[in-house]
Amino acid sequence: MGGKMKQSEAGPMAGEDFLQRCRGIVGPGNVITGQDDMAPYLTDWRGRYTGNAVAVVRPATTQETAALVALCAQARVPVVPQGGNTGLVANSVPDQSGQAVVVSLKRLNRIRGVDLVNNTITVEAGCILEEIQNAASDAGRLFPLSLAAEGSCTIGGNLATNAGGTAVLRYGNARDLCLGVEVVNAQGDIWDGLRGLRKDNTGYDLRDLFIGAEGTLGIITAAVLKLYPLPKAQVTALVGLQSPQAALELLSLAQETCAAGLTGFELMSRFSLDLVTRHFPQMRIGLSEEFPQYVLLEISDSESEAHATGLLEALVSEAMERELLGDAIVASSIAQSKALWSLREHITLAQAIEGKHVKHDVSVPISRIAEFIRETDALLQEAFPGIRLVTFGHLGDGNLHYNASAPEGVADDVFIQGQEAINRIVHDSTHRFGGSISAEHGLGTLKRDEIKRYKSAVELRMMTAIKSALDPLNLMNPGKMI
Ligand code: FAD
Ligand code: 2HG
Ligand code: ZN
Repeated sequence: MGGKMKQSEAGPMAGEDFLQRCRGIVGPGNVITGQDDMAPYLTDWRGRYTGNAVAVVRPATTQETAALVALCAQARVPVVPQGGNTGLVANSVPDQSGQAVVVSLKRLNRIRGVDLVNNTITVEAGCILEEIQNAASDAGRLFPLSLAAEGSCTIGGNLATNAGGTAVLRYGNARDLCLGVEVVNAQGDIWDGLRGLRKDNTGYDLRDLFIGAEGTLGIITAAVLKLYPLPKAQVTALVGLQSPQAALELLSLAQETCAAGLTGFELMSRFSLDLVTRHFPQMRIGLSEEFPQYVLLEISDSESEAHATGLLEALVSEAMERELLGDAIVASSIAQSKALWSLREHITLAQAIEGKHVKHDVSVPISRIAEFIRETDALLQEAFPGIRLVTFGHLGDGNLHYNASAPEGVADDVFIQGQEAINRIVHDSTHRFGGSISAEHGLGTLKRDEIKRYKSAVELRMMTAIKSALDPLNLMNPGKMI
């Protein structure tokens, strides 16, 4: 089992003849070759990786995508699938060889249908996440996947990365929300797996192979997604606490009090919020600044606004009594709730504006998260005195964004030279705690080599065997993940 994967080679047809055939498939206007026009597709969201490509090609249908991939297979031209290019692990941009074609799926953006009895929506891969949320809501349903990049990421990218976000606690991640996929495989064949079934035990779960594969096995062209009832009410609160341990205790209490009504539970260190208000001063909300940690929590309710508010008030007063929390801001309007969520959703952008930093997207068992933070903070401060940790994330899922910025007075470029050593401390610590070094963003180029330290040889061999079987020429997003 296993075997070494082939290096992908650009074939003889990656020249003008190849481009001409691409134009024949998608139309001349959808084969982009000028460096300036290709630029937005060649650099990742963080601006840390810039690659090169033969062309960016923009198919509009599954059939065009299939014809294009078949042509690439024939010509041995590597394919880099791309959606909104918001990935955070450098998985959506080509390498610098200039041999690959970037296949942008953004023109595959039709909503194919809503089935209100099956509670599903069938969408093409290039649909923007927010547009799917809106289409679901127009149909009186909820599509719960939600993340700060929802205005620009696509469902194809969400599925290819098995995206998480802020509603996983209640609804699961992208994988849990998908009932079927349509895929163009590495040979350019179309697999119609748009079954929309909630039960289907007919062999290996191919759908789940393509989900989370970061475009390394094929291109997802469409998907059937689960819909849920729209909640009657949603209430949001931002509370201040003394420690991650207090946040954990609050989480247990909230789960006891609200059961499945608890739909969001996000931890944010004070420094994370300070960064947001430093770079977006208009977002100040008169928050008491005396707490080292904050939790943004959301309760959704199928009964009424009054019932939801009652649950939240009961939770807050019980938590106060147990001295778990100090300050609490309970949003009294949709606008205020949005303002609280906006603070949370601007942390990534604020830290990017603050400067280059080292990102981590780790998960550990929820019960061990406070201990993980305590121990890893101490190790990092010892090795890099003054390191500024931006610790936030989806506490309810045991998933932390444990991002490190340079100490005051240290230039970013100097600081990120220590990236390897910082990764070693954080990832070794994650591993000791029984965790994962990529909870929701994937491996991409950023963590492709790092993962070899933490997965067993047998697991890596099985992954390589799957890749070799489905993409024997190693043409699908080569160099990413595996
Ligand atoms: P891209 O970035 O274009 O691609 C991502 C990967 O998917 C690449 O490997 C690409 O090759 C592959 N791919 C794209 N489309 C397809 C397709 N149709 N078929 C096969 N492969 C494909 N992620 C989270 O999980 N949770 C968060 O809370 C979160 N918050 C974010 C906040 C911000 C501000 C930003 C910038 C990013 C955030 N992300 C988050 C990361 C990112 O948004 C997600 O990974 C998202 O799912 C990527 O979607 P995309 O369309 O931009 O994909
Ligand atoms: C989030 O939860 C995203 O906001 C981004 O996953 C995390 O910026 C990050 O590291
Ligand atoms: Zn996240």
